[in-house]
Amino acid sequence: MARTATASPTVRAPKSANHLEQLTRLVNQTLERLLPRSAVSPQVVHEAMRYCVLSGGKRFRPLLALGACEAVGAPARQALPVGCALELIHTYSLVHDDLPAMDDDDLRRGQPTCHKKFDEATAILAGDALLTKAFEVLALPRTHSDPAVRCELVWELAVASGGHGMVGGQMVDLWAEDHELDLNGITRLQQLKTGKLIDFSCQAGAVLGKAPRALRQCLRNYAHDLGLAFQIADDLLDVEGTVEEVGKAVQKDADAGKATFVSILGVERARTQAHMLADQAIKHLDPFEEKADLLRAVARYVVERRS
Ligand code: GRG
Repeated sequence: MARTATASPTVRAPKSANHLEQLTRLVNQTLERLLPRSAVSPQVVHEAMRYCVLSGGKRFRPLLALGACEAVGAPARQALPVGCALELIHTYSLVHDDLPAMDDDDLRRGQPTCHKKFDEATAILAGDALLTKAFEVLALPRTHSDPAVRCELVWELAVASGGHGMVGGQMVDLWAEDHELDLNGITRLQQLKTGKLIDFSCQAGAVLGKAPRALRQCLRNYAHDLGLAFQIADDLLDVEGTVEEVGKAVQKDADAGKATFVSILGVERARTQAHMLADQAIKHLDPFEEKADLLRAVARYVVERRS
């Protein structure tokens, strides 16, 4: 699975938690503005979209896009529209994943899932509308003045979230309910299901900042290691977290008899591996010097989080 860390990461002053909070607030305000008002007809689908997106969430993928933009020398704020597009796609995937035909969950982000609060048909349509809204946002001229940049963003997000990315990973995950996966199989599954969107989040910053190929590769390496660290941390939370902390059902993988990083490696080795991957991810950021401090803070947060 993961490559082995060879050196400890470069030590830098941590980017303040305050800065992450400020940017998260900015993402939330932008999402608020981009989403259709609940009063606009057809009200129910708009209300459901707002309910799902504005109900919390760590905004991890938008923060990666903002951080990558800053790392390549462009202002973080320039990535706000693409960060919001990412959050819209991510939220659609959670809404559909929670449906009875998939994970059949009652709780998400500490409140009833979309189909529980509304109904199944509304949840399907709200998910569809969030998915299409993401591409609308990317195509808007204010996302970037250069149409070639907008087109590249649309193209890459479509690939990352479709059959060769997140949707493909979800399909493999459903297949794995009746088939045993080994560590390589789980790694490949997670690289599609969560890794591709994390990779796009970082590449989007580089596309916006028109970064050279070498720097894009550094971000790709960072996203690779961070994506695995994120998934292992998620598996650990499923085993060790409480419903109150994570805002969703826990012990789901064990109850379903699903192989995960934790079931294969054990809790302690999985934790060590997650921290090693985060350190390794941070090491890939050395060429960006202090401009990548936001990405370093996100990497530390990923393995230290309790939700
Ligand atoms: C239904 C097309 C389709 C895809 C679903 C991403 C996904 C694929 C399902 C989510 C199921 C899940 C729990 C995956 C593990 C990793 C993950 C995406 C966790 C949730 O993401 P966070 O922690 O959530 O970023 P918040 O709520 O903070 O946004």
